Amino acid sequence: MIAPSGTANAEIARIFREVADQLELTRANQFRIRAYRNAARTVEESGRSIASLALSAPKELEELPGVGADLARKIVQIVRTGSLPMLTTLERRAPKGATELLRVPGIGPRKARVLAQRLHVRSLGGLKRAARTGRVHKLRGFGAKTEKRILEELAAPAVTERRWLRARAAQYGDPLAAYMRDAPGTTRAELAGSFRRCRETVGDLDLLVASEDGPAVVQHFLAYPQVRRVTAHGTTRAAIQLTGGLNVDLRVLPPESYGAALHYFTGSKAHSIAIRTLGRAAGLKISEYGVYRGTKRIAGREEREVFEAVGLPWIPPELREARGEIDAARAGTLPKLVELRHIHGDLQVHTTDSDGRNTLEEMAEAAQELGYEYIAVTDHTPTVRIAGGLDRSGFRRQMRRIDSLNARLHGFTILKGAEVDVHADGTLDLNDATLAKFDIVLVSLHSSLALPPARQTQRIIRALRNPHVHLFAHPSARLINKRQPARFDLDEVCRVAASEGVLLEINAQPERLDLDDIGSRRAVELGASLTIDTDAHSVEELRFMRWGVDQARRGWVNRRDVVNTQPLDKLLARLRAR
Ligand code: DGT
Ligand code: CA
Ligand code: CA
Ligand code: ZN
Repeated sequence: MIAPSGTANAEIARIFREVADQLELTRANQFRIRAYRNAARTVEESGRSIASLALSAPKELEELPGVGADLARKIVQIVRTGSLPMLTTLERRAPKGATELLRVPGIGPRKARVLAQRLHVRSLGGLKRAARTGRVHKLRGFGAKTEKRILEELAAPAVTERRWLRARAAQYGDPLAAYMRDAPGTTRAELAGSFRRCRETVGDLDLLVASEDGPAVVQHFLAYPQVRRVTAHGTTRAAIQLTGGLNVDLRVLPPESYGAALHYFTGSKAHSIAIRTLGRAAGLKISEYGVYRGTKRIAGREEREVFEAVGLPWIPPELREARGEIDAARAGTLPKLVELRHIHGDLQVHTTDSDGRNTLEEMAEAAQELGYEYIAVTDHTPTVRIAGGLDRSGFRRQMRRIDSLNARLHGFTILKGAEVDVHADGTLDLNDATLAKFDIVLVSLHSSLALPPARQTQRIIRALRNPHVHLFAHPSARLINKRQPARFDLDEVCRVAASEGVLLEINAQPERLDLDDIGSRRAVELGASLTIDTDAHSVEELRFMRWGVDQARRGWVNRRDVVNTQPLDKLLARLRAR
C-alpha cells in the first residue's frame, strides 16, 4: 500500500504552521511556537519526501535542522494517520472565532486573539461590522490605519475565495498526477486548468486522465490516501477535497478525445470560446470530445490538432488568456518564450551574512551544481534590521571572501552585490562611494509601502536615477494573499528603467512573483529589460527559478528580454554600461 506515505511535505508543514498559530492564540511559550515554525520550513524546503523518510527511517528525521525527537514523533503521526490530534485539541482551546480571523492578511495570532477576546468578534462578518463601526482602531496595537487596512482586505476577493499559491498547489498536485498515471488502463494523466496556464494562484486543480475504463479510474482516484471528502462522483468524473483543503476535479476521457479535452479544460474559458468560435466559422464543432465536421470526428487525440483545425500553430498554455494570443498566432508573431534551461545564473541570493540560512560558500556550490555560470550575492543593507543587514565594513569583509572564493572556483563566478533598501524619500541605504564597489546593485522597497501613488512613483524614480543602481528588485513588494502591492505609476517607472538602463526583476519567490504577468509584459513593451531571480534565502530556494520563469512566460517574455539568460561576459558588459 502506497497509502499514507503520499503525505506531501507541504501538508506536514501546513499542520505545523497551524499548530504554531494555535499556540500563539493561546499565548504559549515563544520558543515552542518558533520550534514549530522552523520545523515547518525545514520540512517544506526539504528536497526529499519527508513522509517516505518517516516510514522507512524515522530516526533520521531527528537529524533534520530544527526537528528533535518530539517533532519527529509528530511527523510520523501525521504521516501514518493524516492528522495531528494535538491540533484539534488546540483549536478547541483557542478563543472562539479567532482561527477564522487568521485568514485575513495582516491579522496574525496576536491580533486575532485581541479581536476575539476584547470585541467578541467571531467571524469575518463580525470583524467587518466591528471595523465599520470604528471599534477596532480603539484597541491597543491597532490604530486607524490597521482598521482601514482590515476593511480593504475584507473587500478583496483573496480572503473570501481563497486561492492557492501555484507552487504550493504543485506540492499536492504533482504527486497526485503521478499516482493517477498508475490507474488501470491509463495512458496519460496531467493537470489542466489555471495550473497548466501557470497562473500565480489556482482556485482548484483540474486533472485529466486518458482511459477507456472510466469507473476503474474514478475508483483509483477516490482511493487516493489524501482524500478528505468526496464531493461528487460518476463514471467519468469525480470531485474531491484533499486533506489540506485543495479541491480537485477529475475528468476521464478516451484517448482519442484526450487532446481536445486537454484544450477545453486548460482554458481559459475566454480563450476556448474564441477558438470554438473560429471553428464554427469554419463549419466545425469543437468540444471536449473532439473536433467534428457534422457527426464525423476529424481530430481530438492531440491538443495540437485542435489548433490545426482552425489554421493556427499550437499556442503555449501560459498565453491562453484571450490577451491577443490568437491574433499573434495567426500573424506568426507568437513570442519565443524564455525557458528554464536558458537561465545562466541568479542575480538575487542571500547568505547567512544577512538573513539567509546558508553560507556564501554553500550558496555558490549549490548554484554551480544547478549548472549556473554565476550568481550575485545580494545581502541586505543596515536599515532592513530584521534581516540583519550588513554595513559598509560587513560588505567589505564579504567582498574579500568572495575574491578568495572566486580565485578557487573554475567556470563559476560570484558577483558582489547588495539589496539596497530605498528610503521613503528615494535616497539609498548606502552612500555612493560604497555602492561603486559592487558588481551589481539591487534596490527594493521594504517599508513605506502605503505612500500615495504619486509620492511612491517619485521615490522609486529617484532611486532608479542613481547611476550606481542596476536592478529594481520585486518592484511592487506585494506578498500574494498577504500584502497588497505598493501603488505607483508602473508605466512611468518602466520608462525610466528603460531610459536609465536599469533592469526590472521578476522575483521567483512563490508568494512574490513580482513583476507579475501584466507588469512584465508592459515593461518589455516600454523597452525595459528584465531579470528572473530567486531571492533565495537557502540552497533549496535556488530551485524557485522555475516559478519565476513560468510567470515570465505568462508575461509574453522572450529569452532575449531576460539578461540572466546571457553568459557572464555579456552580462558584465551590460552591467558596466550603466
Ligand atoms: P481556477 O480554478 O479558478 O484557478 O481557474 P480555471 O481556469 O482552472 O477554471 P476552472 O477550474 O473553473 O475550470 C477549468 C477549465 O475548464 C477552465 O479553464 C476552462 C474549462 N471550463 C470550465 N467551465 C467552462 C465553461 O463554462 N465553458 C468553457 N468553454 N470552458 C469551461
Ligand atoms: Ca481550476
Ligand atoms: Ca475546476
Ligand atoms: Zn527583498
